Amino acid sequence: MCGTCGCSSKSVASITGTNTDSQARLVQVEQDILKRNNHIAEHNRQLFRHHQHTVINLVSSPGSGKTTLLVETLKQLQTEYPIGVIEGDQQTSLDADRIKETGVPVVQINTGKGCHLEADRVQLAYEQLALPDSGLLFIENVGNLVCPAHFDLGEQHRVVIISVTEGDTKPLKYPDIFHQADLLILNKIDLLPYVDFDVAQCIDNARRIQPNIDCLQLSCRSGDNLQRWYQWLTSKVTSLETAVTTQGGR
Ligand SMILES: Nc1nc2c(ncn2[C@@H]2O[C@H](COP(=O)(O)OP(=O)(O)OP(=O)(O)O)[C@@H](O)[C@H]2O)c(=O)[nH]1
Ligand SMILES: [Mg+2]
Repeated sequence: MCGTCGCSSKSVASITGTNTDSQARLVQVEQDILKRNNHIAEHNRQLFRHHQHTVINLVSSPGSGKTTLLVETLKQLQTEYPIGVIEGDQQTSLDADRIKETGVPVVQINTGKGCHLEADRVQLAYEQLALPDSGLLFIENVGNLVCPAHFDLGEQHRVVIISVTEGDTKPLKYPDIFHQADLLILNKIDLLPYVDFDVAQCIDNARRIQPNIDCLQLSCRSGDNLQRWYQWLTSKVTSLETAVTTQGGR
């Protein structure tokens, strides 16, 4: 995980050297970090369910269109449900500023050297948002197809976005992010006439990694198929409401 790219916590970054002891210590610290993260993520999951918040973790390479999709979605759905957004970026509040313009509450997390969000900071941001019960919480992860795969945030749904300019082999090259994903969005289909991107091949590649993954092809620019995305989200909100009502848990 991130010990190898040097982005994770100071405790990992401070372990140097190449001898077997250092390597063993590094592995142990990484395992401890993941264990602690999973523990907090589980707590987040219970909290989200208690407040009937359907939580979506949006992951992609930088620039695939996460924030653009969010802005369009908020314009469409903010009159239907209470919605909040947690934005993850290494630096700046540029994405949070775009969300703020829609009128939806947003908290920006800056990760500095970190290239993924972790559950503890999401928990703090969630408390800060103080959303009314029932509705949607979107978490826009840091643009990166590798490290966010290892950090559960407590979300119910992971959505991976690939834009058609990135190539159709992404699911095979970065499989970890697809293992736990519920939905693959192929964005920027307005650009398909100009790039070599085989949609069917990309979906096939994704299903070789995660056979149950749903797939949507859309364009934030033209608006094509955005309605299907809204329907997908609505179905997830409805399922959570039904589950909480029939099984309890509040
Ligand atoms: N042609 C086209 N451009 C798009 C579409 N969706 C987003 N873009 C453009 O792609 C660029 C990146 O979009 P963002 O929404 O900022 O991408 P992001 O995934 O949030 O990027 P990071 O937060 O940096 O990871 C912007 O210039 C958008 O206008 C689309 O459907 N078609
Ligand atoms: Mg963004």
